[in-house]
Amino acid sequence: DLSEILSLHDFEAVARHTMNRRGWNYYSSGADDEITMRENNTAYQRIWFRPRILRDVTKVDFSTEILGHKSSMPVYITATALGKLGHPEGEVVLTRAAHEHGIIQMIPTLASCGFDEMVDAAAPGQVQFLQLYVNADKSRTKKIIEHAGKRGVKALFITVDAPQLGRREKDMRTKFEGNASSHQTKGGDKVQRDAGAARAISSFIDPSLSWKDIPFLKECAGDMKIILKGVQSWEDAVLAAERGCDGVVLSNHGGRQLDTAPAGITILPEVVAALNQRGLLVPPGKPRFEIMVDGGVRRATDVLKAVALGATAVGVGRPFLYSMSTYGFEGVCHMLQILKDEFEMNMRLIGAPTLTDVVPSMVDISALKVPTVGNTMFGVNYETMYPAGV
Ligand code: HOC
Repeated sequence: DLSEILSLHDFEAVARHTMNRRGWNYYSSGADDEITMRENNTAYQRIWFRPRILRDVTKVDFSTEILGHKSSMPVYITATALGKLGHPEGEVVLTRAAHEHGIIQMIPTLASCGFDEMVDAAAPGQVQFLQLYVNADKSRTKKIIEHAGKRGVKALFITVDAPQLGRREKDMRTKFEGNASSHQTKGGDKVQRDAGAARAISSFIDPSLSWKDIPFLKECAGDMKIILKGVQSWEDAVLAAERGCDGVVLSNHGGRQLDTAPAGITILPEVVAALNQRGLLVPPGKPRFEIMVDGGVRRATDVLKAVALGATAVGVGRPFLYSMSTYGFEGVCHMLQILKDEFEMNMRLIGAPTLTDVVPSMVDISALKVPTVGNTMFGVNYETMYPAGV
């Protein structure tokens, strides 16, 4: 019964017991020993709030803008593949729930539903972004981008953390028998069916993609913004800003690619510092370079920590799959309402009536990066990251 679902974790618990094995294994798997997948979640537990008191929090407003587009909260639906492994209607369920709750959906390249189907399922004026795997066949990529622009997509999120598929052993144990259809995989790509769903849909990926391709992608994108999704170091965030991208997502692909890659939230402070030091975060006369984070977010408190440290918004992935797979549209709406309730309560408790009140000094990150051998170059120094009394 949906009324017994009190948190995003609850959806996962139900999904584990009710989803078919292929779907569950594909959605829930992480790379190798799943260390990064777990770290995505536990990293948030090493950040502590520094709540403020005696502020009038009668009214709390957690609405925001992501890349210039309104969102009811600093959360968007990030791209996840093969929605029909969990629900017969697939990703259009998420499109409808995104509209119902005023948030933005990122359309996945490797969705079960076709791209146009997801655009058609959107309400008039509903903002959608597109996640893109760049195909080795550049003319195909160009066509996809141009088509997306014509259909009103506002931003392209280029996945950059997957020159090759990570090894997800749980997924590999289930043979893929479904239909790998999506607008990207149609057209005769070889589909390998003997080692998991991910292997079956990833054969077209282009490992030669490099910084040299950014001008081409920007040119194809026209008015659409370009975001690099899967940045895992401050150096690459700086390069992205220098090469004219509009933002980055600090992401490790839900812990599904390189195991022991860092959680996005753990590198957020150094990314903010590096961009700030070079004047790239708020470039004069230009829109702010936006930093988003995804992976492991299960609570509004996680989101508020990311916002405090300088993220515009966070992407949520698996919880949407689990709520959709267990209770369909109602489940996804219930999940979004849980998040909204959590925002309202926790913003009151930290003393922040609006998101602009959620500032770096509201969190203590001294335990975020536990100094270990081989990881000493960027010990977090709170004072130098966020100076001047903020
Ligand atoms: C190398 C291509 O995002 C997943 C999806 C699809 C992966 C394709 C990776 O399973 O994480």
